Amino acid sequence: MKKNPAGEVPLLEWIDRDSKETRLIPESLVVSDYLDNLYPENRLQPADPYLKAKQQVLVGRFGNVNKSLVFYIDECFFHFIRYNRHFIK
Ligand SMILES: N[C@@H](CCC(=O)N[C@@H](CS)C(=O)NCC(=O)O)C(=O)O
Repeated sequence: MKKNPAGEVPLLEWIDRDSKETRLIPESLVVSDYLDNLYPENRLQPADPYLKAKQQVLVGRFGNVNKSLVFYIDECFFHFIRYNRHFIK
């Protein structure tokens, strides 16, 4: 939370060689874009703009599914405990 107020991973953290500053970049797509700019010979995302756009849509959708799923599982657990509290010792 201190490093990423969103409380999520991934989070890229490194110390800048020149300034010695600690730098942080959250968000998987932003991190992969940043790394692709630094190391274009070892790309994480496709160089083809259409394929890159499709991959970004997919990653964005996965992020939403992930959050909905966590929320759904939390809700199920809450109801399970609520309706079975008399049987749980
Ligand atoms: N939009 C963010 C989503 C990242 C995300 O959902 N990360 C999950 C793990 S896959 C997370 O850290 N959730 C918080 C938790 O598990 O407490 C990204 O693409 O980086």
